[in-house]
Parts: sequence; C-alpha cells; structure tokens
Amino acid sequence: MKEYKHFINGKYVASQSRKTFENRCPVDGSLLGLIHEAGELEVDAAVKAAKDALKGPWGKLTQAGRTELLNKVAERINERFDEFLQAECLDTGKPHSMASHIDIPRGAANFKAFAETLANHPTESFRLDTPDGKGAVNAGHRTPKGVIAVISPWNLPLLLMTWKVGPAMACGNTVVVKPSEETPATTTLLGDVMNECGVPPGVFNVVHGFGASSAGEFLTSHPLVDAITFTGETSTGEAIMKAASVGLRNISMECGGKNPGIIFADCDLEKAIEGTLRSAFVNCGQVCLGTERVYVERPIYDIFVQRLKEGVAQLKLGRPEDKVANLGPLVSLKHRDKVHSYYQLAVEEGATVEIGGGIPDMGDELNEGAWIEPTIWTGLADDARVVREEIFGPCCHIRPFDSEEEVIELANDTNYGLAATIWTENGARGIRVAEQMETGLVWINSWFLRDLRTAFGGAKQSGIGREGGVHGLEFYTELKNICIKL
Ligand code: NAD
Ligand code: 6OD
Repeated sequence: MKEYKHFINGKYVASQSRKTFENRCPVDGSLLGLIHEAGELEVDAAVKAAKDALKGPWGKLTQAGRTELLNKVAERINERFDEFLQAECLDTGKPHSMASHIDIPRGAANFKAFAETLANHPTESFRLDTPDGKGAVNAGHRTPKGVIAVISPWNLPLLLMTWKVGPAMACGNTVVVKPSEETPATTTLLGDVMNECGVPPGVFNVVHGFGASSAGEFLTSHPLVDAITFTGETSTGEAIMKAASVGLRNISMECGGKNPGIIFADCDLEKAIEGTLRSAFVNCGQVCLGTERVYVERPIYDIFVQRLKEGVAQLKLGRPEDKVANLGPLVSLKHRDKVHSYYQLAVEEGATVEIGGGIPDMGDELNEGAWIEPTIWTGLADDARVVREEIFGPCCHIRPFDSEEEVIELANDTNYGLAATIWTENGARGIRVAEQMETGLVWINSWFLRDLRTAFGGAKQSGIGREGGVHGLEFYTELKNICIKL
C-alpha cells in the first residue's frame, strides 16, 4: 500500500502517532494509498527545520545561486513529467490532456519565472538633503521574510502550490507546505525533486493533514511561522486570518469567486461560445477563475443558449487517459454531494435546466467515482442562491441583459471579486466595461490567458494582496530602508 509521508528536513517521515487517512481516486473510488496525518509534533519539527535552514547554506546562497537551483528544480519536474502527470491525474481525475498542458508545465514554470523576475528587480534609492549640506542616501534593501506557511487547495494542486513556493524560495525564504488532504501526491513527490537538485534540507517541507484541529491549523498558528500564503475558500481564509492575527503575521489570500462572463451582441460568437465552454466547464468547473454567471445581450441570447447547450452536449466524460475525454469527475464524492445539492437547489429555486442537472450513469467500473453532468440553467432570479454562491462545479446560469449599465451592475452585484470575462469586438467598450468591474482580473476575448509577470489576485471577498511578477515581493520579503549619512 502506498504511503504519503511528510517531508521534513530533507527526509520522508511517518507520523509518530501512525495516524493515517485514505486517499481515494475520484475516477472510480479506488484506494490510492494512505496519507499520514501530521500532529503538532510533525508540524513543529517541519517549522523548526525551516527556521534552522534560514541560517544554513540556503541563507548564505547568492541570488544567482538560488536562481540556478530553482531553474534546476523546474528542469527536473519536466524530466519527471510523466510521474507528476500520473500522480496529479490519479489524485484529481482530470484528463491527461489538461494536466499535460496546464498543471505540470505551469508547476515547473513557476520556479523558473519567479527566480528570474525577482532576481532582476531593482530597489529604490533616494538622496536626501540635510542641514549640514552633506546629505544622506537612502537605499531599499530586501531580505527574506523567514518561514512561509503555504496552504494549498486541490483543484490545480501542483500549479497552485508551486505558484507560492516558487516566489517564496526565489526570495530566499523557507517553506512548510500543507497540501489539500484530497491531493497529496505531487507535493510529496516534489520533496524528492528538491533533494535531487541539491536544495538544502529544511528549505522545502511538507506536512499532510486536514484544516481545523489538524495540520492546517497547527501550521497557521505556529508562532515560528512568519507569514502565511493561502489559496482556498473564503471561509477558510477567514479562519486563517484569525490564526495569523496572533503574532501579527502577514497573509496573502487567494479565495473563492462567482465570476461573471459578459457576452455582448457584437462579440465573435464562435469565440465567445468556445471561450465560455472552457471558462465554465474546464477542470470540471473547478477553477477559481471559472464563469458561473453568464450574461448575454438580448439579441443573441437565444442563439447563445442554444449553441452553448450544443457545446456541452459534445463534452465527453471519461478516464484521465481516455484521449477523447475532455471532462473528468469532481475531486471527491464529498464535493460531488455539495455540487449536486446545488443542482437540486436550482430546481427548487425555479431554474429551467437547459442541459444536465444530474449524476450520469458511467457504468459499473466508474459508478463509484465522483461523476456529475455538466449543467446549464436559465430563468433564475438574481437573488437565487445558485446565482450568488460559489458552486465550483461544471455549471453556469445564463441570463439576458439589455444595456451596458445594466450588465455592469449585475456583474458587480456579488460579494466576490476575482475575475470577469468580457466578449465584444468593440475594443473601447471592452476597456470601458473592464475598468468598471470590481474584480482583480478581467479578460477581454479570452480566459485564463496568463502572463506570469502580471499581478494576480482578487478584490472584495476573493482575496487580499497580489502575487505574480514583482508583486509578490511585497509579501515574500521585508523591505528595509538603510539611511547612510554622508
Ligand atoms: P479549502 O478552503 O477547503 O481548503 C484549502 C486548504 O486549506 C486545504 O489544504 C485545507 O486543508 C486547508 N484548511 C482548511 N481549513 C483550514 C484551517 N482552519 N486552517 C488551516 N488550513 C485549513 O479550499 P478547497 O476546497 O481545497 O479549494 C476550493 C476553493 O479554493 C474554492 O473556493 C476556490 O474558489 C478556491 N480557489 C481560489 C483560487 C484563487 O486563486 N483565488 C485558486 C484556487 C482555488
Ligand atoms: O494561474 C495562476 O497563477 C493561478 N494562480 C491560477 C488560479 C486558478 C484557480 O483555480
């Protein structure tokens, strides 16, 4: 039986309590292995290893030395691509076609991109006049923040974990990662890659377990953790903020969304359909940036609904290795129960189910898996829970609109503020509407098109802070001003 152990100070270690829990594959419910659950003891050992490593060879490495090491890590992930791909697809059930284009390459690229961006960023310098006429020079100086706790989710496990670990390490910090209890495999495997590349012990550590009263809470409330970067649900973010307030530790939060897609009548319909099919259904709807509310300008409303339905009807559910399948299961039976409860609620709230709405019969081999039908609804009121709450499944609600002013108001009528997508061939309108979106990210005529040099993060209840490019510097480093009197 495979065991997923913690990775502490460069070694795989079991929980002293021997407490484990099951890792099951969402494709067919089969048992993949047993995950060790960290208690306070393991979390403490990991945090102390990370603290000590700051003073060891890692702390003495030059920026160039760190860049070289992180580039090696990226290369080694790519060399072991198939192992990462297999591990990620077994844990999540997602198609190989998706993970081999997005999850694994981006998982590697996150190390390369941030090592290079952060190495080349200047700091400020000011000359100050002084009464004696001799002046002073001020110079900004960045130092690592210290031990960074990384709490990551299950939807893009490797990508979203390295998106934090890459810049944290590039800035000279050490990390303790708590991956989602649903998806332990690729984070565990990364420990081996760190050792192969010569990353000093204690720089990258992993502890497994759950959130409240488990590894997540033990880690975020550990007093030697200097800052916490989190990706996950808004309500979890609130709990972590409370833990971080003790000792006044900094936080970076990337949380949930209920993202609008706005389709103007002057859009390129083919592109808008293709783009919305991706933004609402890729990764079985489990992307924080995904579109769950679609607003379509009335002249093209009927044709849009019809065409999107036709697109959904073509989606093929299947095993990760199935070359024609483009949709996997949800991540777990627990998550399927949640998504399915929204499918039932939609009907209770008066939705017209345009397509889907249920649990498919996948045949004996797969019926133990977390499969669900991709679903489109119309006809819900703007205050329906299905229109207001994040579902995180392969589903969207479509509603017509009549004017730019109306759709801006509808799109912004939410507690969330992560991403918006606008489809129009009128460039000026695209920018005008984008400027009025209360979100951290807006895509015009595209979706999830990423440039790692840019700022990424959410407004309102979708997050706090920005990462990406040089923006992560504010979180991952301490900016010290050194004033030299001349
Ligand atoms: P989640 O909040 O349930 O869990 C995320 C992580 O937090 C897991 O590792 C979990 O064990 C841990 N955790 C839970 N409770 C904790 C606690 N009290 N203390 C410390 N750690 C705790 O989220 P999820 O279900 O894994 O992921 C889906 C959610 O993540 C969705 O809401 C989605 O929108 C969001 N998400 C946001 C982004 C973004 O960039 N904004 C990206 C991906 C996912
Ligand atoms: O592309 C990224 O860097 C990123 N953080 C994506 C988040 C996707 C959410 O599911």
